[in-house]
Amino acid sequence: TSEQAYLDLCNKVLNEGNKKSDRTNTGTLSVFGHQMRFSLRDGFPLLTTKYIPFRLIVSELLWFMKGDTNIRYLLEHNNNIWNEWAFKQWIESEEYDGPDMTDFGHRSQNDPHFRDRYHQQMEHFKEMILSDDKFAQRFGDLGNVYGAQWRDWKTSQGETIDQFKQVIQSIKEKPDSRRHIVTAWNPEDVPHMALPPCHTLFQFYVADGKLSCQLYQRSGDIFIGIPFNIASYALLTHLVAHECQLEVGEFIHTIGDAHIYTNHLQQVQTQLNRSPRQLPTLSINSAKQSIFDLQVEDIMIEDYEPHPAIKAPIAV
Ligand code: DHF
Ligand code: TMP
Repeated sequence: TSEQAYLDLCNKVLNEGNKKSDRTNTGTLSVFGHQMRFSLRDGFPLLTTKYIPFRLIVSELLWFMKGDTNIRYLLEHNNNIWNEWAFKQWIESEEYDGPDMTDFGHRSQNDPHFRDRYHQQMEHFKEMILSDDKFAQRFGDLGNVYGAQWRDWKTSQGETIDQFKQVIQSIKEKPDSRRHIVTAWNPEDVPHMALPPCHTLFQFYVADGKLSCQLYQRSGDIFIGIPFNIASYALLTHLVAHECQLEVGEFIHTIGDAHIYTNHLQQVQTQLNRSPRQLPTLSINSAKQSIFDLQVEDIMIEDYEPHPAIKAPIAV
């Protein structure tokens, strides 16, 4: 299946990767410039060699599509994948007066006593985001991340551009156009963002009634982030095709710095020792005409029988 493209990337980085230090002080093996192709016609590319919680991918993508940048929506859907980056803004702010949480990512891995206090603070943080509007506005917002750039790109004229709506319009009206592009990389905003966009730019392409999508991802965490990114953009391609009444074609994933963190090497080995299984299929509630009306329950994955999850620490 097309999952092999992912396993090939893992092998390539293990065999040929450059040892590189990185921003998070973890260390990586890394290659520069890699492309994977996933046909969306033979199954949905959700990895089977480890369990991937698809509901998290759905709520994150609907969050981007709404133009939302506040983790409150994610927490309301029991999605914790962006917590660390919002939490970091809080503990580094002047308003924070709890126990010292500097470098919580590394310390919570090495010091069990600290880990308990960190979990306690994180639980407190989540409660505050969910219950206190002011607090959520101040610390739940990740800045002008994906949702803001897709739906509300700020122009120098003080106007906003809805790139996502425009790209859908242009696919419908001029399918052959070579300008179906959405960019999340806004050089003016980059210095003020919790995390500058990893998936920086994507382009759609229509041929033979089929919609394809290519993503340029500047930086990819092969064990944790990439499996989510593949599923997320495959889902995006399905949704936009649904909206434009097209079939799906391919998802093409182009990555700049593709890396395996050195504390994920064993987990990657475990995964490589497993055999890929039949890919699942996607179902979208066809009663909803517009993808902007979709809710989490409208998007389901079927016949997904993966190997078990594999835990790994995330580099913050
Ligand atoms: N930083 C780093 N270092 N790597 C990333 O992949 C990453 N991804 C981000 C933000 N910052 C990042 C956004 N996407 C998880 C998955 C995707 C994601 C953030 C986090 C994650 O924690 N995945 C877990 C399962 C989580 C769960 O079940 O709640 C995993 O094991 O895949
Ligand atoms: P960086 O900004 O220093 O490149 O760090 C970002 C890290 O997060 C890097 O390991 C890539 C990873 N990442 C993904 O792989 N996919 C994602 O969607 C996001 C947001 C981050």
